[in-house]
Amino acid sequence: MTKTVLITGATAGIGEAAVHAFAGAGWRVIATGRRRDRLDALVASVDAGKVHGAAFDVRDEAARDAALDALPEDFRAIDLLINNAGLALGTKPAQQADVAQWKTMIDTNVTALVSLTHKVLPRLIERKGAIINLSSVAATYPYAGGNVYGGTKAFVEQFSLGLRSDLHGTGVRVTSIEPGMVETEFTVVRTGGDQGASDTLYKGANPMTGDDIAATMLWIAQLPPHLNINRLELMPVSQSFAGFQVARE
Ligand code: NDP
Ligand code: 8X3
Repeated sequence: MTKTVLITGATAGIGEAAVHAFAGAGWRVIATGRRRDRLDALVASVDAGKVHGAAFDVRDEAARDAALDALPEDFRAIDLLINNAGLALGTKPAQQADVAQWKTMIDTNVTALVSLTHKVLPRLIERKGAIINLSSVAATYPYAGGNVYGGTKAFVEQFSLGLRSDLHGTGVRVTSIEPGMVETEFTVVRTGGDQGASDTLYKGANPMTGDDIAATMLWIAQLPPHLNINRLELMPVSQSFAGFQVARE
């Protein structure tokens, strides 16, 4: 039977790659994001009828609910929710950071994610479905300037594990995916549109791609229903860990 996945943040990067991966594997895909032109192009690029584009800001619950309530009949029975929409803003230390940017990250990465999850949960429970949440290595490994972004991703990881507990016995699977460096629009967004900074960060690093993460999500989604991947951390081979820092007098 054809399954349906709802993917947030499908207009770029990991989410866009996931649309292609799941549609290519025969899933019906509800693709969401704010940029309607990108969604239209995405829908047009995939076989007719496989992808439904729904443009809304995940922070706008009324717009989100209107879009979900207006889903075509074929797309209403959601089997998998991929909470992928998210962003980092800024790399400054906390004492110099812009609190408005902090609030935008919390509103998008945390508040909108839990609200959408709550909205879709009844359908997922009904269908013994699954949730894949995009956390990050930033959830586990703090780095200078990661402050609130890392905090939001730690929330996503712990919320995912908490959902596992609450959904005990329902058959619903929950996974927190925690990638390191993936070349997408992430750094352009984080730097306020600095493509040069993004190119410099990824240059020579052979970073992971959106396709790498999409293939991982599809693998998780296609595992036998008695298996749950709780957390999955992945990095490019070129990335690893650095030590603590010491401020000397
Ligand atoms: P991109 O910037 O390439 O894509 C982000 C997506 O999120 C876009 O489709 C964007 O769509 C959507 N989005 C952002 N804000 C909103 C909003 N308010 N409402 C609706 N959609 C929104 O980044 P990535 O693909 O890299 O990021 C995807 C996820 O992966 C994020 O949660 C990120 O934190 C996480 N991640 C990324 C890593 C990386 O190195 N790239 C590593 C670890 C985790 P639009 O602008 O059209 O609304
Ligand atoms: C994105 C990865 O290392 O830039 O979540 O925080 S990192």
